[in-house]
Amino acid sequence: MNTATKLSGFALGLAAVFGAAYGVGQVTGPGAPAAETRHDDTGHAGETPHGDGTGHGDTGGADLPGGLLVSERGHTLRPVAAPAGQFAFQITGPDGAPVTAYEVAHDKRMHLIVARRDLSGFRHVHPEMSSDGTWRVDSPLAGPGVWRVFADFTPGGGEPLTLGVDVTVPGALAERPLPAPATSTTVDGYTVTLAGTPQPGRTSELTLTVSRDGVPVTDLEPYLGAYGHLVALRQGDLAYLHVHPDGAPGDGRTKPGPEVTFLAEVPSAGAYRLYLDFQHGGVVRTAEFTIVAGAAGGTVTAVPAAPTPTSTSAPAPTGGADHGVPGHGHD
Ligand SMILES: [Cu+2]
Repeated sequence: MNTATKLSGFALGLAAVFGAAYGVGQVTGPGAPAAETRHDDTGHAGETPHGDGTGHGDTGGADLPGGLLVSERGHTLRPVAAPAGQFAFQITGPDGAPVTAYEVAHDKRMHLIVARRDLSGFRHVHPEMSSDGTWRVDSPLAGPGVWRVFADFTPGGGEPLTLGVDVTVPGALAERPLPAPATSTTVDGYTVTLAGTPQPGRTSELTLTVSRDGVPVTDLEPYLGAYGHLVALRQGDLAYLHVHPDGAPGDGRTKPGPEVTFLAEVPSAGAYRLYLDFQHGGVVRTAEFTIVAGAAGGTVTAVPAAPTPTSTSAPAPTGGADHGVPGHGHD
């Protein structure tokens, strides 16, 4: 509380100074520094389109990341039968019937994100809905494995939801270890660097910088209403995190690269995989990063893959020798 009091006092001081400096007639002066301080305080003020003041309103009060539940607030994600090569699903509403009314968010009514449980194979696609509420898309499930499928949507008149369901694609599974953390990656000739280390429990700024052949890319194209779309998945349970772009094309301050800035909320320390979709030259590409939230100064050099089951669970049953011994039976 002392800090808050000090900050408030500081903000008032600034307002007073600015008010004095701007002098007579500059009535906009006092408002700006106060808003600025509030932004620094939470890192988030005014950025959340659905803010309820906590910055965590998207899960309906439960302070959980998205995508962990197949059913939430009366809405359920149900895969349905589809022809080979297609993936189809419905969202059923509180009345049990498929939902057909959706709000547009990030340019689309439905965002379908998939990744294998080992965090490989990420795809972000946009299905088409038929009038009965069935969504269909060319299957993004590229090969054998257990896939987590996320439906990220806003039901008509409602709040945003991200539901998740596991879908198994049969076949020989080769589990891939999570790549080690790195601050630079290359995709299709583009180099993307990452600055910022998220700290659990608060909003952190992540800045991604795109270049090609050593030249900064300054003409990124809007994709889903932003110059980049970032999804973060937590290793271990594939919690799907809210990552808000800081600024939008046409807002008068956001440039089309080379830097794209996001505000990320990570709920815990540990490893996350980041997937940045960006568009340039009419093509959407995905740059992937492993980060370790809460790690100080890049001291972590490797992230263990998901542990494989080992046989350390229980000591050999000592009672075994007694069982079946003649004369030791129960009367
Ligand atoms: Cu999308």
